[in-house]
Amino acid sequence: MTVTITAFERSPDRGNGLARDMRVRWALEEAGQPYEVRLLSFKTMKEPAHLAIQPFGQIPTYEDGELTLFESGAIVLHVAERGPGLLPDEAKARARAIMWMFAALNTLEPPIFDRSLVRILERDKPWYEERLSALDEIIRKRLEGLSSHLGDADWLDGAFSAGDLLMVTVLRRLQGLGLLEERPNLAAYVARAEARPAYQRAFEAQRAVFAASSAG
Ligand SMILES: N[C@@H](CCC(=O)N[C@@H](CS)C(=O)NCC(=O)O)C(=O)O
Repeated sequence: MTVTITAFERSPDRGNGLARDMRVRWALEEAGQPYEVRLLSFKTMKEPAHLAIQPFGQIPTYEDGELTLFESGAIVLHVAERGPGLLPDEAKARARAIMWMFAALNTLEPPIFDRSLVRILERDKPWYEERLSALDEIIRKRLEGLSSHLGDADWLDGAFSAGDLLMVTVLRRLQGLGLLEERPNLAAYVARAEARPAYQRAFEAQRAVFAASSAG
């Protein structure tokens, strides 16, 4: 049975791999799992057929036979549990890798994603500058904690895991804003992950979708 995921027909990130199908594609590539992609317009995402599998009308989703999943973190965990290379076999190391998956999605992603939303939705509001610098302060604290934990290591806990995969997809949203660059070990960590062949295959695949949607 072929795995099918959903992604934007035309991603608002213009093929920069910031949409959350990127983390699912990357996990599938790391695990060596072939997959197909069903592309959705913003309109189709809100129609009953998609709402039946993603109640919030969002991407990504994952379908494998009778199993349908949404929530990119849950999908990455499922892929990591089924395939090789993303979760250690040893029980304690496995629990710690899952802990880092939650840290990425629950501690780092909220302020980082809020910052992106504020820049899009609140730019003309009187509180814009104050809100942006408050979020920057929270993000800096989170990055400080992450940076001291990582130190000179290549990955967050021994070998590369699904925890690193999610963390890097979250940190990438900060690239070019200065915040990540203030922590050279984190910038190097992201670059190290982006150099992985599986990352590159996933990145090119999602970029090709955007290129095709812009071609006509
Ligand atoms: N927590 C969800 C968030 C999903 C999400 O926000 N998807 C975005 C793309 S990255 C989306 O579909 N946005 C369009 C919309 O909400 O209408 C996950 O991780 O899967």
